[in-house]
Amino acid sequence: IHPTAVRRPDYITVQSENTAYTDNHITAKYLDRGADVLISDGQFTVKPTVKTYEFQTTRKVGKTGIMMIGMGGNNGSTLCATIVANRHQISWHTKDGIQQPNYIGSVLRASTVRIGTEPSTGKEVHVPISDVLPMVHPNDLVFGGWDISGLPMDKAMERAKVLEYDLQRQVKPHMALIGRPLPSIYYPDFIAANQEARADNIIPGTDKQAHLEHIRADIRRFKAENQLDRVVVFWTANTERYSEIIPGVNDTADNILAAIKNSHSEVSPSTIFAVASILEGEPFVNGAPQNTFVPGVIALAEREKSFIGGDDLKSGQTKLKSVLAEFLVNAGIKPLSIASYNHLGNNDGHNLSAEPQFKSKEISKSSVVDDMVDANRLLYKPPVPGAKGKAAKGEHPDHIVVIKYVPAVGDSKRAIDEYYSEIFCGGRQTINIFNECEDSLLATPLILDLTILTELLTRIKYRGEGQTDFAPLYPVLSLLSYMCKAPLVKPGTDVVNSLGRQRNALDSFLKACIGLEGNSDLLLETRIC
Ligand code: NAI
Ligand code: DG6
Repeated sequence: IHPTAVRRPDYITVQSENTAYTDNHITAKYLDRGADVLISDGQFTVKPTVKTYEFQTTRKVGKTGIMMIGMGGNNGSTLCATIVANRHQISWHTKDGIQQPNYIGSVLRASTVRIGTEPSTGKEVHVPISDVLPMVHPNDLVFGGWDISGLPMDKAMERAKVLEYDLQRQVKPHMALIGRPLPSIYYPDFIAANQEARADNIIPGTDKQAHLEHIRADIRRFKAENQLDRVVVFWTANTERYSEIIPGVNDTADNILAAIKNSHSEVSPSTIFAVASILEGEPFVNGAPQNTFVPGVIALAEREKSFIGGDDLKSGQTKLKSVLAEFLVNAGIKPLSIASYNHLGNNDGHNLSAEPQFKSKEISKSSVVDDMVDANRLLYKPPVPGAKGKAAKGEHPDHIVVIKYVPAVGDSKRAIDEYYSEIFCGGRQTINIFNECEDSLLATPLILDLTILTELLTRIKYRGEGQTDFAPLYPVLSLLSYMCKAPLVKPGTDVVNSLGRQRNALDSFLKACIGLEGNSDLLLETRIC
């Protein structure tokens, strides 16, 4: 089931005194240019700054596994089936003809990055982003995981009703070989009551410490049995309700460990999986919106120097919003309201039809324009110091999110957004968007991107000026933001929601690791004589 695929050898070499290649590492010096702004009496004094860093990337891509929580769901089963189709080059008949497998929708497998200009022609040169640094190929991922539903994976794929029949027919034997997902943790209070009928594959008991140890053992066994160097643990299970943040329970690393030991009711299944991964030193990514990463979990990840990332896949409606809202505000147009509606009929939609689970999704879908509005206080009134209510937060467009469950449309989500804005001298503009597509076919490539990027980021170390040793990156992997609706960032730092800025950060970081400057659209040679 894992035929060795032919891979391109490294073929980008940076010739510079700042970039060194050895058999094991690529090491690059990078000048990080910024500016300190001192604000006093309404005056801004700007001092350009430059800091020197070195990045060291381990060249060998280890054998990598992904363990999905919710493996038998629409995204989980679609991911397994499409990797199988790509690995074995299985093509299938549709009413339009023969379809080949591909990785369209994956930033890492289907997009390019500009690395410079060809001197003789002056033309820009673009390369696949996956060629900038050594990355695991999705075909090589070893997959496994857990589900509270014990349906074997071939049947889970059929239940999902995402893929064309002729593809399902051909991958079915491969999917049957995967068998049943591992039993999982089920605390009915955290997901919708309408999921209960599915929950027939459960780790017994109510002892949360025993559950934690069980999951840790599962991760260790999967790693050993498949001889993996790295396992990315990925939450693609149902959206949970928010956990209440309770001082003394989930606010510090020690408290969350104690709360698990005492089987405290506010510890969710996703938090147990996150803690298990952190303690095993394997990265954990949250593809759903709930607050798995309560403060105690973030503190634990910091203490254990173990990587975490999330939250919630930014796949369709919200991705477009993180482009459109920024475009409008940056164009000097003032969105007055953004009304987002969608309906879908898959199991995700069914779970989200319960209020507490909808609430989690509403929060992650709603926060996405905040930083863009905050960045333009010419259009929106700033927060009033000492004020209460709305004025304390500053002016903001009305923003509503509605999700409805309509079983008939299955995985084909229909999303309608209205952007209603103020334009020149009292004018009004209304933009309506209608977006329809298979929800899981937008989401699955993002799971691949997050997994591949996470694995890469575990191989990159850095050192600043005066530091002798290279150190791992900060445990909260905010470079995953591009694929996340509510990016998890280092506590105390700003969240960037703009898709363009998130992409620029990713491109610039990858290029910095081979000693190239970030994206410059200055294109000076085209502006001067
Ligand atoms: P799904 O409902 O088809 O699959 C979720 C799976 O998780 C189910 O098989 C269920 O049995 C399982 N599950 C529930 N609780 C579990 C637990 N404690 N342990 C193990 N398994 C458990 O949902 P789908 O469409 O695959 O989405 C998965 C998640 O990703 C949802 O939370 C959804 O909100 C989120 N998401 C989905 C996007 C999409 O476009 N499909 C985009 C953004 C986020
Ligand atoms: C209904 O909104 C279901 C959700 O799980 C979404 O499909 C998913 O979060 C994707 O959301 P968006 O806004 O990125 O399309």
